[in-house]
Amino acid sequence: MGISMFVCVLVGLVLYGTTTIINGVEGSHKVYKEYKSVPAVEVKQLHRTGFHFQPKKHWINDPNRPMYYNGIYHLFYQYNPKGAVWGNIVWAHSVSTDMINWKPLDPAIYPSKPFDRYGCWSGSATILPGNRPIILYTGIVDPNNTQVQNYAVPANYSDPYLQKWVKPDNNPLVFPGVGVNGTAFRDPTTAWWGPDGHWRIIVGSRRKHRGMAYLYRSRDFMSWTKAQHPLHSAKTGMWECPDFYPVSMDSENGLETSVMKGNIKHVLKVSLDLTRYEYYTVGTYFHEKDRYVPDNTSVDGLAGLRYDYGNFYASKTFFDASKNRRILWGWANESDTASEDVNKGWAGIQTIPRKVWLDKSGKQLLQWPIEELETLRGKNVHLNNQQLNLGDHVEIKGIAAAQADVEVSFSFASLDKAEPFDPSWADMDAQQLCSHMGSTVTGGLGPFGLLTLASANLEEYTPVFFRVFKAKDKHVVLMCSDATSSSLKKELYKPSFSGFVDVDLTDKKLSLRSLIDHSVVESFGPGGKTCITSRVYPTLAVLGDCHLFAFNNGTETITIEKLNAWSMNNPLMN
Ligand code: DQQ
Repeated sequence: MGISMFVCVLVGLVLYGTTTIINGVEGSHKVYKEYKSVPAVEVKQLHRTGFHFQPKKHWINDPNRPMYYNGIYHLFYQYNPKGAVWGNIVWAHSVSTDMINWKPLDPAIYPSKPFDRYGCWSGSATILPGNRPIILYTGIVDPNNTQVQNYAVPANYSDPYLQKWVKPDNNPLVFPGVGVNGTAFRDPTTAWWGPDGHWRIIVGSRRKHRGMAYLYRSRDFMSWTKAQHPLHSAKTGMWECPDFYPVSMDSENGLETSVMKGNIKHVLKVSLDLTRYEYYTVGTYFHEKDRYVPDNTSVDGLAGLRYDYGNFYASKTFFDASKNRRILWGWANESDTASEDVNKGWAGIQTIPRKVWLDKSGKQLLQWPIEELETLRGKNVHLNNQQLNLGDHVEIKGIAAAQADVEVSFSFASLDKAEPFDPSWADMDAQQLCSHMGSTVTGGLGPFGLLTLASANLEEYTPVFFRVFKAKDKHVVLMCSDATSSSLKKELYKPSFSGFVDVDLTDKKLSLRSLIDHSVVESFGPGGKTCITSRVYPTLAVLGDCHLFAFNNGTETITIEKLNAWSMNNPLMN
């Protein structure tokens, strides 16, 4: 395609993208009356993951306030006990000592009272003084989806697994109130405590086209008053699952949610119902005024920073006091049809828990899979100083390529062959660029990277790769995880997920880590700067017939300085 034609297509896509919903994964409130209470007859194993979190069967969505309490990690999550599509939602509950091996428990919260009869939607936990956890969650009170905020507490604090939760009769704690849209009022955050002796939470909402983080204050956690102004708002559409927390400017250590002093910044993350993607800003919390202001390096909305440029939604962080770190969980939904979910008897996984901290630049977060994941590493192969010339693809043999952890660092002798970056692409969604400059389109410096979940003759593969461009006064690095050729099956959502990487190329190196797990490829660009999760469903590249390659389709020779790949063992998974 000529460059002018290419630009026309891109401009068209930009215009198209601004007026439509751009993510093709299923939303979590789409009701399939015919399927929602159809239990799985058989759970199909082919694309089930080996080491990602999932229950034995049926539908899962949002992780609901993970927490660490008395030596145990708890993960609650939105779950349909009766079927493989969204509906009949309860808070399922699993426990772990390492966030890798999980033991299932009975659902912790399920519809049973007038204040949650039609659903127990997302929320958060807070550990109150005296080491007493409390959950805030959204209850659905009528068939029109009117939403209120409720609380639940453990029935027995000395039960190490906190198996039973009670929902006292003074619920609901928070009603939508005058001027608040009652069907768009949900997902209370973990509370933080201010020096004035008040707890604070935010609740996601919208006013017309404006996403709102409504702020509530309480002295006793029971009686909540809405603040006059929201903590923050922006013209982006509905905000679901907000998350608000401090990050250190000096260290990778996490901070407890109420920390307000020291060399810190705050992060506000929202899940945009309109796009089904998540965006965050880094900024300052003026706690005397209860206002959050994003830094001028962070923008609200579609051009903003994302935890993950792929299939990742409704995420939630928590402070892990046992290791002084902040951990992020996110939901990766299927990219398949609802009828296929019913057929396979399950839908949805949680991504691998990630440690999150502020990059030294102060402009973005970094994310990395928790170190405990490495306990699953089995057979290892490695490569050093392997050159990749234009058109090369080198197989990485000797590991289970369908269930693997791969770390690779690439280097190149020069940046001279980087292709020119057209200034008109600057405002473009990286995904649109990647869909037109895929892994097989010859470039200068890149495309190079990994071909994951590949069949022997490359009828199917999911490439994860970099492509470097030269803009007027800097280089622009594009990272893609492209599902276009991931499966011979046609009726799938196969996006060219992509994000830009803000990285210094002085050392002429780029590194990548990919967690490959049958139907998911979760990738981390240089040091966790850009992360992309793809859900894919190969038909040939499965189990023992799955292969892994490194490739280069750029004219600049690339060197694999070091590659380590491990087969991953199965943890105890529910
Ligand atoms: N999922 C929950 C809601 C939340 C949405 C319902 C996000 O509380 O807003 O299952 O995926």
